[in-house]
Amino acid sequence: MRVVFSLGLLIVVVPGSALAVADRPNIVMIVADDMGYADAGCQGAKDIRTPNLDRLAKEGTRFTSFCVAQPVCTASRAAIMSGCYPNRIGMSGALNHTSTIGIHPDETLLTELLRDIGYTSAHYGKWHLGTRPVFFPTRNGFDEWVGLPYSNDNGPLHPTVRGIPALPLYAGDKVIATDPDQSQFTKLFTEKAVGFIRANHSKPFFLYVPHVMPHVPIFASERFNGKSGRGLYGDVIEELDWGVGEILTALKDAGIENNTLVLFLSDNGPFLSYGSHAGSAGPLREGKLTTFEGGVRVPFLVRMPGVVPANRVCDELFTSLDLLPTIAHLTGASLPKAKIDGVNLGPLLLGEKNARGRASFAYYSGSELQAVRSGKWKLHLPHEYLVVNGTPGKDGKPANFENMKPIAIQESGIRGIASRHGYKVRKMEQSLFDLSADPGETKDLSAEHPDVVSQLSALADEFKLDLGDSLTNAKGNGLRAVGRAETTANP
Ligand SMILES: [Ca+2]
Repeated sequence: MRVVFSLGLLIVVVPGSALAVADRPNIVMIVADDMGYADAGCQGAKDIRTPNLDRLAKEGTRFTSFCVAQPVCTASRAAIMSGCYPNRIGMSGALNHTSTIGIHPDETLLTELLRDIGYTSAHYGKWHLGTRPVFFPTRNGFDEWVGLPYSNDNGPLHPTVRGIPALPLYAGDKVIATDPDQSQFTKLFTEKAVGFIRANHSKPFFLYVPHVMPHVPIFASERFNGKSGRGLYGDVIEELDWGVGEILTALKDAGIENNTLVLFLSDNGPFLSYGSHAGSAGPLREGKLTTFEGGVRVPFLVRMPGVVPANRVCDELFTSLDLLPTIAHLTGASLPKAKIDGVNLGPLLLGEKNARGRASFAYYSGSELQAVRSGKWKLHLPHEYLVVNGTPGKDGKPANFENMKPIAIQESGIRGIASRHGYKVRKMEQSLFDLSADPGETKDLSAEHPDVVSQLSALADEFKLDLGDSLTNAKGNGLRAVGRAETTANP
C-alpha cells in the first residue's frame, strides 16, 4: 500500500497505481553531527534555546527511542541513506582523507529511489560516504551538492593529529575553498537550503542538510557567538536551530508547508571527551563511539501538518534504518532490489491506531555485535568500550590532552580512537537492561531474568549468522561488498 496526501487528507492508494508527481510530499531531512539526546529545549536542555526545534516537536511528533545504526559518522550516514545496517554494506567508522573506499555503486540509496519517481534533490553539508569524487553525492542520485567529504576536524585544526591536508569544501566535483571559515558553515548550508526550496517548490524534492556542526572543532557565526547559556556549544546549537527556522519559513513562504515532511535528527550522540565543546546525552549512558543509548539514541522530530500527529511524544522503537522504507512508503517510491534492514514505520509515523515500532535492533560497533534490543529489553554482549579518560576536555581539546603527543598516523581500532580523542578502554560484561525503567543502563537484571537473556542471546545469534560478528568470529552470510575507489590519488 502507499499513501498520498492532499489538503491534509490521507488517501490510501493501491500498490502500482499511478501517483501524480505533483501530489508527492517533499522531504526535508536535517541532520546534526554529534548533537546529544538532551541538546534541545524539547529534549530537556535548560540552557540552550531551540524555539524552532521545539516548534517541530509541537507541530509534529517527537520520538524518544530513535536510534541511529552505529555511533559514528560514516556508519550512521550509510544506514540513513541505504536502509541497511552499515556493516551489511561494508561501511564503518569515519572515513578520512586517506580512505579509498566508499558507498558501493550497486547500493540503491534513498536519493536514487526518489529520483526514479521524479524528485529533484540536493545535499548541503557533510557527506562522509566516500571521500573520492567517484563516491560523491552527485554520483548517488543528488542533482547538486555543496559541502565536505569528511569531518571538519580532518584538517589542520585537529587537536592531536598532525600532517592532515587542508580541509576541502566542494561544490559538485570542484573544490571551492580550502580550510574555509568554519563559523560560516551553518549559515552557508542554511542559505543554500533556502535557495533550493525557493527554486524547486513547484515540483517534488528531497533536501538533505547534514550539517557539519556541532562536530568539533565547533564554530558559530558572529550573530550567535556568546549568546547562549552554555558557551560556544550552546551558541552552535542555537545557530543550527535558527537554520531549522529559516527552512521552515522558506517552506511556508513557498506555500508547501503542508506538503513537506520535515525530519530532524542527529547522526550519533555527543563526543563527550570534548567536554565544554560536546553535547549532553541527558539521562542516557555514555555518548558517541559507544553502543550505550547515549551513543545511538538521538533527538528525532518529524513534522507534516495534518498528516503526522502534532504535539505527540512517541516512545516506540524507531531507527535510522527505517527512514528509507518509511519515506518510500510515503512517497510511493520503490524499495531497493537488494535486501535492506529497515522496516516501513509509515503507520506509526502517521499515528495509525495500534501501530507499533520495530521489534528488534542490533547494536553494532563496526563489525562487533555489542548489544541487541527486543521490546524494552537490551542485552549487552561482552565487549570493550570507551570512557572519557579523566576530566572531559575544554575549549576544543579532548580529555587528557596535556599528556598527548601530536601524532602523524591515525591508528585504527578502539585503541587508536582512544589515543587521539582522550578516551580509555573498558570492558563490559554481559548485562541485561530494562530500557523502559532504566534508560541509563545502570542495573543489570540478567540474574533475575535468565529467560529474557536466553531469548535475546538467540536473537543475537540470528544477527551474527546474517551480519557477522568479529567478537565471536561469525562470518555473516548477508554481508555485501564495499565500494573501492578507482584511484588512490588524493581528491
Ligand atoms: Ca557524527
